[in-house]
Amino acid sequence: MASANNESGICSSSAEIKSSGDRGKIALITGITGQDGSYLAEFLLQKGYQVHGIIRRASTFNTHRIEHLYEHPMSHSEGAKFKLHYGDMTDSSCLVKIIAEVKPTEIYNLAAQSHVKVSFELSEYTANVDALGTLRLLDAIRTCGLTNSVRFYQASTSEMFGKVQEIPQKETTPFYPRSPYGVAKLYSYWIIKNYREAYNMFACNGILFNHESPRRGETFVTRKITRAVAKIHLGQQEILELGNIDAERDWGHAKDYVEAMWMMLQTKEPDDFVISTGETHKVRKFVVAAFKEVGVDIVWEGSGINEVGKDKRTGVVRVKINPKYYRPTEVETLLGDCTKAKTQLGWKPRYNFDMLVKEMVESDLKLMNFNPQA
Ligand code: NDP
Ligand code: GDR
Repeated sequence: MASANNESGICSSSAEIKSSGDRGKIALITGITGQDGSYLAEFLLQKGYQVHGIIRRASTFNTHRIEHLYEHPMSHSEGAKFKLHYGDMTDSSCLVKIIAEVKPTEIYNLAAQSHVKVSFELSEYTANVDALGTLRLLDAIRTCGLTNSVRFYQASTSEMFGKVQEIPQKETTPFYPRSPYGVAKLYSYWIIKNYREAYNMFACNGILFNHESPRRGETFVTRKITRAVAKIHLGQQEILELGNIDAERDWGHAKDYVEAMWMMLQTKEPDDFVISTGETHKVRKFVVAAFKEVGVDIVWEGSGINEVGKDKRTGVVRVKINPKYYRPTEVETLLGDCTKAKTQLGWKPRYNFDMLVKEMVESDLKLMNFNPQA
């Protein structure tokens, strides 16, 4: 069995990647080790694609979300293959080399420093990866002579809407980013539009609202909550500390959203699409819903930084506010209108809020039961 972390540095499933000719659809995914990259890779393998992914060298294993793909039956079936390449969005030469070798028909640019709060501390790095990284990838495509054959998906974000200009937000809503992350992503959004117009590239912006799953990174708020609920339920943790619990987010499921990415690249003309559920909820509502999954009713007492969430039955404080999780500038309300995607792509979400919370809590309960140190 091939492993994602073999010693050669080039990793592939046991089925060999053919070198040229009629290889069918070939996808290259940057950020394949992330939440979305892992679901997208699964989705494309099931569609019969050859899937190539760019991974970063790390001092420990960073491929836990995609390890199972080596065992996936589809990764060994005729025409469906899986291969990883070392690379980095800050390194143009490796991007050129990988694109020249892979000759993808579709590129999904998902790689990013994707944490909004962290982007205030790593602002220059975030701009380098999330803004210039996109430019490097687009120019690598041009260098390799694939400008008019490759289809390009850019992971744009509802964070570009930032400070509320209009509710709900749609493709025509003015942007007002509120973090170095949002600003960097706005550069990428515009460079996609510019290369589409200047070089006739098939390049799309998917303006995706928050999407979550059991594979969500542990420091994003939903996963932080579901992990804490599981640990508190199992007696492994006492309290959950959060920042702004009045922020409102339009939360969908990552599985639904990767399908929308693919749909955007199957259209006649490249365009930009909002992907959302059309429902928004406060962080505090997510907390209540998650605790409910383990039979705990949370009641809120106090206000501001002194507000607490108590277990109604026992009176024990389970949630506290810690200002260290506040952001210098916050995005208060996100609510997406995805009418364009529904009508032009035929996309609609399968998961709702309750299904998402349930799946995430159940998954973390299983994980913590199995490995309390996780
Ligand atoms: P994750 O943070 O889970 O994954 C990010 C991926 O990018 C990881 O594979 C990471 O690698 C990789 N990466 C980071 N820096 C670099 C670099 N310098 N060079 C190469 N790869 C790098 O994000 P998600 O899967 O949640 O999101 C995917 C994309 O969609 C991101 O661009 C994000 O900004 C955007 N987005 C996400 C939304 C969401 O709600 N999830 C909503 C809207 C947009 P490693 O594993 O090594 O860290
Ligand atoms: P977001 O997601 O910033 O919307 O970016 P995150 O889950 O980090 O925050 C959502 C909201 O919750 C509030 N919050 C907290 N957030 C975190 N992380 N930790 C806390 O303890 C906490 N307490 C309250 C935040 O202030 C915020 O208002 C995500 C990322 O995936 C981006 O890459 C993506 O572009 C956007 O979603 C759409």
